[in-house]
Amino acid sequence: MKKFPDNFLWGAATSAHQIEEYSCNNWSVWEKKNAKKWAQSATEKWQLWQQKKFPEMFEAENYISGRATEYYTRYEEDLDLAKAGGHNAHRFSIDWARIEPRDGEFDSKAIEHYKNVVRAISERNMEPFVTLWHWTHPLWLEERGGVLAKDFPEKFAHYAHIMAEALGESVKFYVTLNEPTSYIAGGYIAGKWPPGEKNIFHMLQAYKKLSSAHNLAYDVIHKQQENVHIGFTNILWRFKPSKNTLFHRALIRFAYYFTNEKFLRMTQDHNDYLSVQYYFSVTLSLMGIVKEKNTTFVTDLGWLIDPKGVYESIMFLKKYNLPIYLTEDGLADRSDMKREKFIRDNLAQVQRAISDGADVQGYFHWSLTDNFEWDKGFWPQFGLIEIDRKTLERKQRKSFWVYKNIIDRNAI
Ligand code: IFM
Repeated sequence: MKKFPDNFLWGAATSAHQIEEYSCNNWSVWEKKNAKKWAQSATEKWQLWQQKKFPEMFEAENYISGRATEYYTRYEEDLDLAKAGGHNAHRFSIDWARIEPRDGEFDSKAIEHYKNVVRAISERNMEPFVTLWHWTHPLWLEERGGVLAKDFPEKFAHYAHIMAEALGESVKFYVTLNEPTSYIAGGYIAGKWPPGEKNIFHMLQAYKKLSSAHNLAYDVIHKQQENVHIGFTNILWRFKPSKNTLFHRALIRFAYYFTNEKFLRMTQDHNDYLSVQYYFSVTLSLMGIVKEKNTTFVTDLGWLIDPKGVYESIMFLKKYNLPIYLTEDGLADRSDMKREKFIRDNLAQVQRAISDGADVQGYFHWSLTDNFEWDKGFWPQFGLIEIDRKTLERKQRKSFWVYKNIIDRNAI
C-alpha cells in the first residue's frame, strides 16, 4: 500500500448550475435557445455506439437543466452521502445570478442559503472549497457582454468581496474561476457555449477580462482575510501529434500554450495553490482534433482514458512551487464499469508525482452525483452517486464504496 500525505483532502466536486434547480443565468437562457438544435444534431455529433446506448440525446428535454438534481433544497441529503463516503472536503459553487439578480442588488436570502451550505459542510467535518464562478453569471451582466463587459472584473471582484465577507472565517479555500480556458474556447472559438462566438479578437479579450477578474478578486479577498487560499481551477490537456513532424510539434506547443499555460502566466503571483483538472488526451492534426477510434479505453463521451496525463499535468505545475490540488477528476461512465480502475490508475499517477517531489494536497472526484453536463445535457453520467432522472432518487454506485475505501486507508 502506498500512503497519501497526512491531512490529504479527499472529496468530490460539484457546480451550482449542474445540480441546483431552476437557475436563471446566462446558461439557462443559452440551453433553452439551443436544446432543440442539440437534440437534432446528435446524429452528427456522436458515434453509433453512443447513439444506441444513450437515446436521450435525441430529446430536447435532455438539454434543459430544469430541476437538475434539486441540490438547492436537498444539499443536506447529498452532504450526508458525501460524509458517508468518508469525504473530508467538499467543492461546490455559488451561482452569482442568485446572489446579485439585478446590478448592485444583493439577495440576502440567497446569501443566507450559501452560508447554510457552508455551515452544513463544516458541521460534517468537511473542508469547504468554494467556487465563485463556474461558468454562470447574472443575466443583466450577460446582456452587457458577459465576461467581455467593460466592468466584468470589477463586478466580479465586488461579488467576491460580498461573499467572502458573508462567509467569513468558515471558508479557507476559494476557487475564483472554474476552467476559464474551457469557457473561452467554448464561447469564443467553438461557438457552442454562451455567447456562441467564433472570434479570435474576443477570445483574447476574454483572457484579459477573466484574468483581471481573478487577480482583482484575489486582492479583494486577501484584503479581508490573510489566511485564505485562493486559486482558479485549470483544465490541463495532454496533446499528441498525429505525425512526428516539426510542424506538428509546433502546433502542439501552440495549443499547449493557449490551453494550459497562458492563463497561469496572466495570473502569476495571484495564486496560493494550483489546480489540475485533467480529463483526456487528444491527438492533434493540422485539421484539428482527430476523432477517437478507440472505443475500449474511452468514457461514455468518447474521451480517451489516459492516466499518464495526470502525472504530466502535476509535474508541469511542480516548477511553480505551490501546493497542488486535483480539483476535478472523473469520467462519464453510466454503467460504472470503468470508474473504479480509472480512480485507482489516476491516483497511482498522483502517488508517482508525489514521490517525484510534487506537493499534492488534495483530490476531488468529479462528481458527487450525476448532473447536467452543459451542452450535452443529462445523458453523460459522472456521479459516484447515480440519480434516477424520473424520481431523483440517489443511489451510491459501486465505485462510491471503492473510493471510500481508499479514503479510509488514505492509501492505494
Ligand atoms: O462537468 C464539467 C465541469 O463543469 C467542469 N469540468 C469538466 C466537467 C466534465 O466535463
